[in-house]
Amino acid sequence: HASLPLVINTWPFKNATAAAWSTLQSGGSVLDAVEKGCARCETEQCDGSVGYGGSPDESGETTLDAMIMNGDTMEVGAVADLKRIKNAIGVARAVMEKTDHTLLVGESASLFAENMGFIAEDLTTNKSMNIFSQWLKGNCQPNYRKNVFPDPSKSCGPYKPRATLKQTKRKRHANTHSHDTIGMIALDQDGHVAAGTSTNGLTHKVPGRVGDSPIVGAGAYADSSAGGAAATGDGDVMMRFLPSYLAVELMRAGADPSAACKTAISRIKRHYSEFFGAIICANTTGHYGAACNKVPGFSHFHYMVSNTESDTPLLKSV
Ligand code: SD4
Repeated sequence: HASLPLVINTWPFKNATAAAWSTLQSGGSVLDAVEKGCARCETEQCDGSVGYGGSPDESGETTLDAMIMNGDTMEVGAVADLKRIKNAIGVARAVMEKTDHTLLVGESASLFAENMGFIAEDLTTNKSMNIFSQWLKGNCQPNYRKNVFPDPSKSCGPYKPRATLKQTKRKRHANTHSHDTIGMIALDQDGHVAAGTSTNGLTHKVPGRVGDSPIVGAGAYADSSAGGAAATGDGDVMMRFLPSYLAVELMRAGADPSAACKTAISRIKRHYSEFFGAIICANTTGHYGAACNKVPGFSHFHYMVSNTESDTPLLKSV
């Protein structure tokens, strides 16, 4: 069933869906909807993997990646490795609207944010400090979504610098617990499309690591002449394939959204058969779909949809 307007986002983050939907209902643009929706998850620290206080890196710090894309103008704003600022998607939008640039990174992105009036504060919490110190000690503490990762012990300490632990292709999925970006697509009545993402990336990442989420065509993509897509999962692998761009281009060529999502996932699978990842897609008529790579321990991917068919966000799975 297809209808417009439409909001669709990764994972069962229903308050984010509701925030985006009510933004559209009260006359906000699709960009407003994506920004408000993702910001809701940043505030709520959805699953510990969006916003502050999650996914401490190898040095214990939480850093954020986010992007937002306007499918009418093809403008994009993104931030990566953003430090000390909670509202990453807000900063991404400021990059899009207040500069001629697309992506700002690290300390400089934080300085830009402060100049734009965002408040600098520590993103560390007791919880993230605890995850970090337990990991340093070698105590495995899979903090969330345990069901996704069959053998979390494989990703635990004792501490060794990540750089010495490069995974083989086959083993990759075992080292990817603690992933759950919000990726969102919003479409209005007139078929305007926006998409965005926000995440704190990957737990125990090498400082400086940037995932797929702030990369155009990887974490998300929007083109009001074709549709939108957003991805979640093992960004280090997924960003090599630009799955969101691929899915939108397949929809442009006539593929229905589910088929487009499936193809984007299988393209990655050819090289990384056990990678952890999923994607959501919607075309300009309000048809939507999703796909994930089913691996042991990850047999269903949950996502949320709001359209005129229901008063409350609907939980879907694939
Ligand atoms: C990343 N893709 O930084 C993000 C994490 C994620 O579901 O999507 N988790 O790799």
